[in-house]
Amino acid sequence: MRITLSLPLFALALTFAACSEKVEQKPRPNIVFIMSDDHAYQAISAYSDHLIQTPNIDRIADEGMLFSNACVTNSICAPSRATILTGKHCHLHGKIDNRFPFDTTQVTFPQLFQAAGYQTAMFGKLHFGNNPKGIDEFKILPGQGAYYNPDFHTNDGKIRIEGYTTDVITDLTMDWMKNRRDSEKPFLLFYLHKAPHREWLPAERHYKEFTKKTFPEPPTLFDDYEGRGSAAKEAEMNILLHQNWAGDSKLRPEVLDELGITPTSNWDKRAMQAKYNRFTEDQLAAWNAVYDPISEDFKQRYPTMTEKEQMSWKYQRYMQDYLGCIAAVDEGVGTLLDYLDEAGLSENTIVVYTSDQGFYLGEHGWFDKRFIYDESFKTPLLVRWPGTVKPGSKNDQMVQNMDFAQTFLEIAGIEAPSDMQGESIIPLLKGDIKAWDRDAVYYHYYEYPAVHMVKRHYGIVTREYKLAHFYYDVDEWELYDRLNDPMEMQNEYNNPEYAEVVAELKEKLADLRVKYGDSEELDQKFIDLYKK
Ligand code: SGN
Ligand code: CA
Repeated sequence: MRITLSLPLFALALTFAACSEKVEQKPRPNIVFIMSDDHAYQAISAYSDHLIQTPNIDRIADEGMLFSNACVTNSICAPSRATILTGKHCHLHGKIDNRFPFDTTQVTFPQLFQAAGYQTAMFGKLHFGNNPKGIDEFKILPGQGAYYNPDFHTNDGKIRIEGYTTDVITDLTMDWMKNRRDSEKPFLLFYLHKAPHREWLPAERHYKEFTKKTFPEPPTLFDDYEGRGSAAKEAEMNILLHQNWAGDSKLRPEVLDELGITPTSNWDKRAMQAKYNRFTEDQLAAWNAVYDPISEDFKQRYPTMTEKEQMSWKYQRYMQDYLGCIAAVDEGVGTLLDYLDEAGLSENTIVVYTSDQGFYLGEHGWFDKRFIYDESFKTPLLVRWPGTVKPGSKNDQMVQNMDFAQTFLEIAGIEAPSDMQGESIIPLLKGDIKAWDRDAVYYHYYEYPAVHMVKRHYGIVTREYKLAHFYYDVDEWELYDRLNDPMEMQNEYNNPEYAEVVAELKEKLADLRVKYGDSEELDQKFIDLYKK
C-alpha cells in the first residue's frame, strides 16, 4: 500500500520524526532509590505534620507525587528488600522472613541495569543475608548494622568508619556521587538508611533537641484489643509491656534494680550495653550528659506513677528517640537533593523515597510492624520525576513494593523478566489512572513463632475492605471496613451484615493466591522448613 502525504501532513510527519529522534537522544534517566528502615508515614510531614517536620523528604512530594496507599507484600525488613529487588512475592524469592535464606538464583533488577550499561552503587542497610548482585560499588552494613561507628561490607572487604551512621551513609553516597560517578553513563543509586530502626539512637545534635519535646498521643494508645482476634491480643508489641526499659527507653540498667522494675525481656538490661561499648569516649560522655538526667528524673517520678502514666512516659521516650533519628535522615535527603540540583542532575533523575515497611507509633499501643493492619502494611512513597510527574500531585491507588523493579526497568527501557509479579506504576506517575486496573493486593506474613509473636497470616486488601486469615496455631479470619473503621478497631467477620462482602473477598483472595502461585502446600512447606 502506498501512502501519499499531503504537504501539511508531510511537514507534520517530519516534525514528529524530529521530535522522536530528540526523545531517543535524551540520555536514559538516572534513578536514586532512597529507603529508610521502619520509617512510618505518620512521621513524614508530607503525610501528616502532627509529629515532625521533614522539609527535605517533603520536597520530593512537593516537586513530585505522594502515594497515600503504597503498601508491602510482607511487613518485615529482609523480605521486603528481597521483594523490591526481585519484583516477586516472598513465597517465590524464598526470603519469607528475616531468618530464611534468599534464593540466590533469583534475578535482582540491579543485575539487569548493570548489564544494560548503567553504573550501579549501593550504600547503607541491605539486611539481605547476601552481598548485592549487579552493584559496581557497595558499602553495606552487616545485618542490622550499628548506629554509631558502623562497619561496612564493601567490594574489597570490611571497613569501620567513625561517626553517626545516618551521616556516614550520606557521606559515602555523596563521595561516590562527587568522585566516582561516571558522567558517560546513567546511574542507579541505592541510598539506604538504617535509621529509624530500633533501638532508635539519634545523633547528638538531635537527641539534645528531641529529648526535650512532647508529642501528641495517638487515640488508640490504650487499646485493649477487644473487637479483634487473638493475634492482636497475643502480639508482643505493646509499648508498656514489651518495650525494654533500659534497651528502648534508655534508662540506666541499675535503675531497674533500684526501683524494683521487672525487665520486659531477658535482654532488656543488656540491650544498650553493646551500643555503649561502641561509642567513643566523647560520644559516651555526650550521650550520658543527656540521658543520665532522664534516668534521675524517672527515679523521682516512678514511685507514684500509674500504669497509664508509665505508658505515656514510655511513649514520649519512644517518640523522642525515634523522631530524633528521622531528623538526621531528613537532613541527609536534603544534602542529596541539593547536590542533584548543583550538579545539574535533578532534571533527568527520578528520586524515590520509601521505607521497607510502615511502623506503629503507638497506634493500638504498639511499636514494630508485621501486621496487615494499615500502619505497618502501608509504607511511605514519594516520587519525583521532572517532566513526567506533575509537581504536588497525589495518588491513592494501591501500589506495592513489588512494583518497583518493573517500574524502574521500564523507565530505563530494559525488558523485565516475565516471572516478575509487579506492575509498572508509570501510568500512575503520568497521572493516567484509567490505565491502572488493580483493585486488590495480596499480603502474606510468616515470621512466627518469633520476636514480637505476630501470628502468620495472609490476606487481601481492597480500597474498601481488608480480609485476613490467621493460621498455624489458630484458624481465625478478620474483616475490616476500611472506609467506616479506618483505625481498624472492629473485626466484622462474624457480623451478618458483612456476609456477602466476606464471601466475595474470600473468592477474590483465593483467585489472588492462584494468580501469584501461593498455596496451602507452600504455607505448610514454610512451616515445616521453619521447624528444622
Ligand atoms: C530486632 C528488633 C525487633 C525487630 C526485628 C526485625 N529488636 O530483632 O524489634 O522487629 O529486629 O526488624 S532489637 O531490640 O534488636 O532492635 S527488621 O527491621 O530487621 O525486620
Ligand atoms: Ca524494617
